[in-house]
Amino acid sequence: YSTLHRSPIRYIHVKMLSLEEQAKKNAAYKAVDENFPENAKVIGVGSGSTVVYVAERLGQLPNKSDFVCIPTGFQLKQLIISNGLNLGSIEQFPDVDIAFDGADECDESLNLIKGGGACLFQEKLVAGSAKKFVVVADFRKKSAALGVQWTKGVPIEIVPNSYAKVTADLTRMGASKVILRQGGSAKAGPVITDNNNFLLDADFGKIEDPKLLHAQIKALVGVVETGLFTNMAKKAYFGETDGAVSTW
Ligand code: ABF
Repeated sequence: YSTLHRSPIRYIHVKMLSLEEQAKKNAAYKAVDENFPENAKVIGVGSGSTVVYVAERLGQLPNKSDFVCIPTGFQLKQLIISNGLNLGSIEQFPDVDIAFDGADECDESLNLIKGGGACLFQEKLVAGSAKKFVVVADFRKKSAALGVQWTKGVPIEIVPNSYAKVTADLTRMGASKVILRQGGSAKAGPVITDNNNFLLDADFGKIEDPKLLHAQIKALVGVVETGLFTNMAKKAYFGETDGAVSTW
């Protein structure tokens, strides 16, 4: 029996969330509450800091043992397990009822830039396998046009030994800057994706036609996938600064 237990003072631990974190949580909870299909069996859960709250909300559902969750990377694999959810893979469950994922940028037509977290291929695979794909984000991700808010460039997954060729191709296509994404320290070298590929970030400035740009990049030999998601998302939820959640 410790002195702490005998103490008349009670310490209440309240986890204070920053404005951005609260906005992510509000968007994620509302997106799950409004979209989780009755009798859903397979749920895609993407990557990033917003879908952490999607996994949290799914873990609070009373029927959580009745469905399986498909992650798009190692991060969510762990969160699915820690929230007491069933873990599956896209190979086992290629028919996904609904997928939730974050975005780096979203325009009003629900075109997205994704891939800031290096998981764009798995994210597109899972979102593209889903009957419905719902975006969860905070207020900073809303944009009048792609390439305006997110200025780090379009993430592009490439076969490693094609990086010089694809960089030259992208530059010819009009990219003002193409960067081979590095692993965070001078010694780390290029980021290696879950598919053992490299990533380029290509700055095209404001993107007038995301669908066309995606098609042009995708056609280059060496490109595995682009972080431009067009005609995929059905709805987007944005947590706002005042605690409200807006939708597109
Ligand atoms: C993934 O996570 C990405 O495609 C995007 O890069 C990122 C968004 O992360 P966050 O929710 O942390 O802003 O969905």
